[in-house]
Amino acid sequence: MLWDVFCRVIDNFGDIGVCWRLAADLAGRGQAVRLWVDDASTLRWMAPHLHWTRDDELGLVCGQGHDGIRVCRWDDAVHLDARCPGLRAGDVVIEAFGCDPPDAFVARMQTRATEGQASQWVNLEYLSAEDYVERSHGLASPVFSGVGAGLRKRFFYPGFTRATGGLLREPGLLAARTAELGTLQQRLGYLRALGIPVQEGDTTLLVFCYESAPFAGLADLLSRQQATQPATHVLLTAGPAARLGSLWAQAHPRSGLRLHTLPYLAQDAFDRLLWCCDLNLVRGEDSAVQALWAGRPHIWQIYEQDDGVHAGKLEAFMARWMRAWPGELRSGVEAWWRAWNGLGPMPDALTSPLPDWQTASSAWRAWSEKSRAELLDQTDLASQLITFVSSSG
Ligand code: TRH
Repeated sequence: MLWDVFCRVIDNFGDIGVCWRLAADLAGRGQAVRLWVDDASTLRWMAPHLHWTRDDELGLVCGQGHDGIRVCRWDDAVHLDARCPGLRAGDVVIEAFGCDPPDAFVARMQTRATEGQASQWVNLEYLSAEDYVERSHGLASPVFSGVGAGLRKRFFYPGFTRATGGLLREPGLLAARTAELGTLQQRLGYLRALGIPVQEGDTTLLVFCYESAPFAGLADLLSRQQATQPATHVLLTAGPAARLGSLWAQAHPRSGLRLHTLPYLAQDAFDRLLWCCDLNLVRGEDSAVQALWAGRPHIWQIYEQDDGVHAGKLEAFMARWMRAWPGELRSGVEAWWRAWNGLGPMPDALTSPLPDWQTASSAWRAWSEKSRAELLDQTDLASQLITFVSSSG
């Protein structure tokens, strides 16, 4: 099938991160994807193998170099009549996060519909563990006005239960990662290739966070532990984490913590990094899902919303992810998650230390793996999406 995926970059990297991952997943299953994006700048590092050249079939300049995917400019979809008069809408049109495809493109969907071959129009929603997701997943909504009047779109909700659209997970992901990074030596090799001088017995944590993260509180705690423990490497992703790390390092020149600033990595390299660290601090939506698959202890910083609804989303996810965890571990981890999100006080390092994340016998790690195993029972998002659009619902 031919898929048109529309993505508007609102802020950060999650919009394009999810859409790129979805496009690559679909393409890996033999689907053809046109990814229409209003700002492709992030793809320069997220998918550095792409190059921009004229596509003879479309007559447009597209990002090419990934089998099965052409990255197209949103603006070209706005001016289709002038720039690409022959373009036919795909079999499936995905609008990510309600981004509203341009009218000129919707007009092409109308043309297909009048030919009796309507595109399957799907609104791919944000991820949430809240109960409404099960109720809303799959609902249809007729379009009553505008260029799309008479067409119908359906809502596809990713989620954590069988009654939802599931999570992005490429076929064979766990087996492939285990083959590539299953041993300590493989993981050390991967980190060293990134320039991290890590030795056997050292511990590593990755920080991908927003500017509001209480990084100093965490770094203070880690540096206090440092005196009695093997070397701790803190990998700071480019952007806020790197800035927070650098500020803290200036104030604590003799801390002993090993802080390393990373460049922006290609998405597949970033994903692998999560498998190589003992603790992952992730944010947003897409990296948070990848942290689940990596199966390591992790702390999630949720995308903050002005109306505060993110607090409920965080609680809903914690309740689901840690449902079966022993009480003490669960309350210890929850306290850190809330603190990392500014939704609770920083736990006192003496009375409620960060639960063990360093050792192979860490209960946090064991329970993360158990919760991951439960999620693996769920059919992945791209498989569900293909089934979804193959039936008219
Ligand atoms: O960047 P984010 O905070 O994105 C957010 C969320 O998606 C949020 O839900 C949404 O509403 C908001 O954007 C608009 O975090 P997220 O979702 O984890 O996306 C980050 C992407 O960047 C992910 O695909 C991983 C990728 N990435 C790399 O490829 N290389 C890197 O070096 C880094 C740091 C990230």
